[in-house]
Amino acid sequence: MSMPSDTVPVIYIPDELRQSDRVQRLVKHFESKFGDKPVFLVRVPGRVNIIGEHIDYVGYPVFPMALKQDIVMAVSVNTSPHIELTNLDADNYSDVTIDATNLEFPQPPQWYHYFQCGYKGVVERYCNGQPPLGLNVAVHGSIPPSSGLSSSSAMVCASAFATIIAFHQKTNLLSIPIDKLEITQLCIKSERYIGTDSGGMDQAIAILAEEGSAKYIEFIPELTAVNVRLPEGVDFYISHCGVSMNKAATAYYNTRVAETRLAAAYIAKKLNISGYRLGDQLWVVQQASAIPLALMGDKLKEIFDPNKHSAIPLALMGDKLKEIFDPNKHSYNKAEIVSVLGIDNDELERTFLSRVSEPIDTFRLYQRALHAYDEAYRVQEFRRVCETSGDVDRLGQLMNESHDSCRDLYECSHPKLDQLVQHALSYGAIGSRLTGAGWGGCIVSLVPADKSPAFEANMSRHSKFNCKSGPSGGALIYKLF
Ligand code: ADP
Ligand code: NG1
Ligand code: MG
Repeated sequence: MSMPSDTVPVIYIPDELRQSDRVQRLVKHFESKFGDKPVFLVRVPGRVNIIGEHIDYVGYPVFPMALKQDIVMAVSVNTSPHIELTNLDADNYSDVTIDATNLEFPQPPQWYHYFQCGYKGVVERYCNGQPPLGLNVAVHGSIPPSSGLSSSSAMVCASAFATIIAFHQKTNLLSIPIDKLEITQLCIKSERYIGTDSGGMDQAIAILAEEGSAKYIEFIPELTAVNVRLPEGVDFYISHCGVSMNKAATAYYNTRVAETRLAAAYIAKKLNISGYRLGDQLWVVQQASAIPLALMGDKLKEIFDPNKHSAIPLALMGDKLKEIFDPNKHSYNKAEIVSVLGIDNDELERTFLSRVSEPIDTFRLYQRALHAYDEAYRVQEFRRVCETSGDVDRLGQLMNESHDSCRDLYECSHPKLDQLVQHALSYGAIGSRLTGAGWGGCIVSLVPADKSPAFEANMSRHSKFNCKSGPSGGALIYKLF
């Protein structure tokens, strides 16, 4: 098992990068806006999640890799209590001056609110009692936004790094190393200021990624990221379906989070699981009932037999779920749920729904739980196959099953995504699935290398953003002087 080095790299910018068109443009933009030179650059990549969708926030491992597409920020400290933000893409992201003493996060979110997330997280954690930290920042991003490739977390992580380094600089503590795991945890929490109750996949891969490897990322019992070598002879392609979806501007994401937590509460009650606390994630009930992931699906019927609890693996959870829930029932309403949980409506609202911005009356508990357990099992399988046979047909099958489950059980797909997946399969992909939160955005496809050129040419007729994605490295800080 290999872990990345412990601290975020802070290095002098290589000449080639300094001379690149993009960095030159960004630095010039910074200088023209602020009349001064930036002191450092921050680079944070986007990511593609190969498999393991919507299970980071229920506590199960995920399998992403970092992209070459990234967010870059040029930064210096200013002496005011203001954060001055400018973006190379001025058509989409207008310049803004933020009062650092009064950070607000109204709906719908604007681009600079993502910057505020990382800034606020760092200031609250490290700069307590200090005068407000003024910053000048110029931003450029190459990650298609709102497309499931995690541009939001790249923004949040980059702003956290910008803030922490600026703070070190201002306080002459530039040499203090930034612990990767610590800053990852901070960024995970910080992005929640935007309103989404997200898991930690995006921030973890953005910071912990190492060039050349995908990562198997676990959250329980603690955050760990293990390199997993992808099989030879295949390429991963990302293709955009043409529809974008800003997660924090809608209630979809938090509704799914709420449904998984309600499902966990329901299962815990039905199984009489001790140690479960209201609001816990789905992994808690599976672990507490000692049901292996592989058995969660098929064995739910047996859940009422206490003698069998200790022998049920995750793969059988599906069967178990059929006994706890009525699989043919479309959804559960609040009255049904509170009567099983033995709580009142107020407690239901407070514990499960306070972060869901739209009224919601019905909950698809069985379908969401089944997706989560099965998807968690597929991630385990995917890693096992990568590390053993490297059987790419099996990997493709797992990706296809994942997409079907996202579409039918988790309902986070979009007709355009489904259509693009079908195109990808018809042009030779062995597996293809939506990536990221969904409801629009991108798919990821597994393609035999010898079919890649034709695949790319064909897919580009259906998708404006369509490219091969190799595993890139994680976040970096470049000193300019
Ligand atoms: P994603 O799937 O890319 O993470 P989100 O909906 O979570 O999508 O967040 C996208 C938001 O991140 C955008 O609406 C915008 O506010 C912000 N963002 C993304 N890229 C940039 C950029 N280059 N410059 C400024 N803000 C950006
Ligand atoms: P995107 O689509 O990149 O915003 C989101 C979450 C992840 C994860 C995936 C679904 C955030 C910051 N990211 O990603 O934690 O839950 O959806 O697997 O909310
Ligand atoms: Mg996002």
